[in-house]
Amino acid sequence: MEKKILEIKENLLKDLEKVDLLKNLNDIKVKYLGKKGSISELSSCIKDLSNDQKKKVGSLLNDLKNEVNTKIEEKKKLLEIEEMNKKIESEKIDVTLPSTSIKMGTTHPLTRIIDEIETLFISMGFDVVEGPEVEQDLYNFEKLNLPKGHPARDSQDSFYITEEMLLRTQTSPVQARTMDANLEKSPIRVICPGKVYRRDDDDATHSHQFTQIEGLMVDKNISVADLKGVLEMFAKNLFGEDREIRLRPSFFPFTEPSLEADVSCFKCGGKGCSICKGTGWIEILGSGMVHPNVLRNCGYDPEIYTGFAFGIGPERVAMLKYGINDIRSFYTNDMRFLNTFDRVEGEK
Ligand code: 2NM
Repeated sequence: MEKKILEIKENLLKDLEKVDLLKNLNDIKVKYLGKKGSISELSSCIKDLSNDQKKKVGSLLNDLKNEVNTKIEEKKKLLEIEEMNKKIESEKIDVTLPSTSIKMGTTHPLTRIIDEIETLFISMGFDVVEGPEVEQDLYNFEKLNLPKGHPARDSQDSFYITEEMLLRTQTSPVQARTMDANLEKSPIRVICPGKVYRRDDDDATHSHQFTQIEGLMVDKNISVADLKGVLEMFAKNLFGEDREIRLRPSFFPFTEPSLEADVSCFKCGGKGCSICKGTGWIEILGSGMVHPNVLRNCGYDPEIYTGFAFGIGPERVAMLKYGINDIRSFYTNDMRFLNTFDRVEGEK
């Protein structure tokens, strides 16, 4: 009996030596401690022994059971550590490998300019108002002092949808609507950004669709001085604190007088360079005092109310500011162009 016990111990040690996977360790447990295992087999012989022997062998078998259990548990812990180490080794991440870059979108240069201009005018108390792109001839032309047959209608070749409806050629119809709808004729300060359409052939400086931001202020006692002050703020905010404004006489059907605004060159400061073509001045927008006919057409008495208006071309501003030489770059979504505009820190 004692010999058998020794034999079992030796076999167990050999078996444990050979096993190298946790899942095989269970087979060993069954082989020695299971219902039909070698220890159970020995236990079943106890009943044939003398009382004295029963006690002795019983205790020996108990010790054996405990020992086998302990040995298997020890081996189990060892194998667990080994397998964990193997897993750690095989799943190791090399944190020094170069990462794959995450491509982030950027704000379109045109959107950025429009946002900047909106922010500035909001800070001066203007409201931002939008209106329909498919517009009535009434608001796009008629009310703006461009009656049917007016020569300026030809120069603004437009996309007509029906006799009366067209794609707006400017955003001023939104302003005509604003004045019209303001029944108590209270002071107005608005800018109207949006897309406009002209029947032009596309080239580096023309596009059949582009954007505009038109501004309007109407109240009692509004003068050219107010217009110049607002335009000066605009020039300084977009092109630098040192900029100056120059107004030149011009012509638009909806304003009288009409004034073209130039800003002193932001590149050479006025000395003359390639950007300002040697003149020291860059043309940035058209403006003027709202024509009495326009005021009257929109329900204002021109004897009581005056106002100024202006039209900014965000494409032109962006082209000047960022040195873009083809207007079509704004609309073709070429990633090589868009990627040259870095993501600005803290941008939405
Ligand atoms: C310009 C130039 C001059 C203009 C006029 C009006 C309105 F509705 F008040 F009559 N809105 N915008 C205007 C005046 C637009 O764009 C170059």
